[in-house]
Amino acid sequence: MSITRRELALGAGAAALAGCAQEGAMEMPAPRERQFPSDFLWGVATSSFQTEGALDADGRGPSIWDVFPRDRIHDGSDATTANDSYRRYAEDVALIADAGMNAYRFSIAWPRIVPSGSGAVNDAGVDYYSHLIDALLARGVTPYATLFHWDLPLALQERGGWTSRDTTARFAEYADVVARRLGDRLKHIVILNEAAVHTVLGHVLGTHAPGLQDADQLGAVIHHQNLAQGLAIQALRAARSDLTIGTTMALMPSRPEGGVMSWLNQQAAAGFDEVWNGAFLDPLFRGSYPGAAQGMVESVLQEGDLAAIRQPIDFLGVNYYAPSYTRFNPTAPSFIEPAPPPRDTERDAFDRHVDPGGLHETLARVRDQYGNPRVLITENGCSDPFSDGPAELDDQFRIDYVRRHLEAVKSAMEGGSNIGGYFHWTLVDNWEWAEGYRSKFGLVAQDRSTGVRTPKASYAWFSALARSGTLDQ
Ligand code: IFM
Repeated sequence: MSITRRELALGAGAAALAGCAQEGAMEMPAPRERQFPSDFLWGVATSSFQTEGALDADGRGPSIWDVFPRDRIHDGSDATTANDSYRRYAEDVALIADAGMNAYRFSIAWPRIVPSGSGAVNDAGVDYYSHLIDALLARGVTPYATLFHWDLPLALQERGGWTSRDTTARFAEYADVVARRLGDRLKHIVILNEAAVHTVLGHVLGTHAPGLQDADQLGAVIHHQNLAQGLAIQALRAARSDLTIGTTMALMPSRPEGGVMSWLNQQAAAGFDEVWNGAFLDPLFRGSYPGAAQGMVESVLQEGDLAAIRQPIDFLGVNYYAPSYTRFNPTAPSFIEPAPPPRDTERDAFDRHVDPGGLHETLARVRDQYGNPRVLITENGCSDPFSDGPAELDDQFRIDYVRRHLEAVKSAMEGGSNIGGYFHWTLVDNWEWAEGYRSKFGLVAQDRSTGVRTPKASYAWFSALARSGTLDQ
């Protein structure tokens, strides 16, 4: 990321004062009890592009991911079929309901609803989600729909995508269509999924669509997503007064690499925190950007924007997988670069630190620094070790991972956090963006040649948990 020396220093100072860049994991008290409240939401999360397939069906327009080069996907695959959920959604609904889950988080593909990103609405696309919502409700499963999980209509990217202010108005129009056409039954809406990931991987590192490596656009992409979110919330509320609205962020504790450069690394980690976490949390909850991010958005910030972004929300979705590690590097363009987790820590398939304490720390931060909003854990989970072969059906590692992260959730609740649900990522092994199909996060495996779904050990375990609300030891 390109953060100027001044921005980094300013941001780092402020964030260090706020205690955002801790060197290591904080102590997490073990939960006193293992019973979750009876109204707790238990569900799974998916996204349109990773699961639906049927990219050319029924008038869907192309998205930025449709044209992302296959040679930048680790296994050279694409999502043409994915889980074929566009056609097999009834099977997925049955898996969810049969497991005793009471909620399902999926995303709506903007290019199915408004294929050109603006203008004409595609009735067939609306019908697909209408049928899905009906199928969920018929089985007593509450739908939670995300409006944007990275599949931007290609037509909008050709006009600048999130670098362009115009996209914010187009997003609000799309939100209005969703409210008017689906809001009679769809009552729970998540506005954005992980805007930080879409910003950095899609526009700075180029490893995700739209594949840009343009750090100069960082501020515009951050600010326009925040603004789009604010305008969409206003549009939804104007269209219907009975919606429960939230947004989902990929929050990570930002930790410095230790060692001799430790002080500089702390400044780097604090600056990173302001861009990754603060640039999305602060405008929403406080109506301002933190130091490092403020400098980046200045050129696109207009009068009234911060008020438009600071909308009351009904819940904050927290996606958590791992903490980030950062170090100072005077030769890196931004002076910041990713660092590996400390030696001897437990790692996941992405070589990230498996650290339930990081989730506890994140939840405590949201509680203590952002007014203790209602929180839903909208994603958490882990991948099998990367492999082009079949999934591991006896996935005890996944059960252990989820159990430990739910202990962190419960412990945070006992500390006063207002947490109402947990959505596991994900239901069926799906298309994991640049990793293709070699990464598998599902409770259910899929035979890719037939589409046949086979539950893993974790599916039965999660089902018992969803039914009882009690976390085993
Ligand atoms: O698959 C992704 C999802 O699309 C966004 N959150 C993280 C998941 C696992 O990497």
